[in-house]
Amino acid sequence: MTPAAIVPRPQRMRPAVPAVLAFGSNLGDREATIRAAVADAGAVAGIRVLKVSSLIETAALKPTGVDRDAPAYLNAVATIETVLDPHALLEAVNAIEAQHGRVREEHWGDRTLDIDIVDYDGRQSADATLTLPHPGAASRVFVLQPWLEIDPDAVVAGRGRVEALLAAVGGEH
Ligand code: PH2
Ligand code: MG
Ligand code: MG
Repeated sequence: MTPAAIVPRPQRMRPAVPAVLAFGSNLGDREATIRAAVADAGAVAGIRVLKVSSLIETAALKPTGVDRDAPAYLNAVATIETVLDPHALLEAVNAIEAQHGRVREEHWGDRTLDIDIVDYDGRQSADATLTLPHPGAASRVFVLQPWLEIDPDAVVAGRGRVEALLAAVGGEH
């Protein structure tokens, strides 16, 4: 079934800015879901996908720590260019999550698809719905490693170079 087209609410004319999206899945056909979600993101009016990382598999990280009994995750990162403002971008990725059967129950619960805005043009901001950069970005191997693969000069705004952050994390996550 072809999902309904995602048409973001009208935007003021704004220049395209770089942003970074992280994709994760630990339920269903994880790889197919992530590949479809990347394609869906690229099909949104106002989003252009630039580079897509390879997939990385890691055990599920839960609020209580690594959970090896939970299904493992596949994660990937994509660099994009967008004319959407951060909240319109968030609405667009939330709509893609919903189209792929995402249900929000348990915090950090198993999910068919998670799409996080990791970076939006180096912005540092926080409100009720969106924190930039993504609060986990600087400390998650499953974000840093695929991001570094597609952008060796990547920086987590306010935190430093992805290369250095990844070296500092160590361990699987
Ligand atoms: N995402 C979470 C919670 N735990 N664990 C892995 N391995 N990968 C994720 O993407 C992930 C997670 C919340 O979004
Ligand atoms: Mg997440
Ligand atoms: Mg999320």
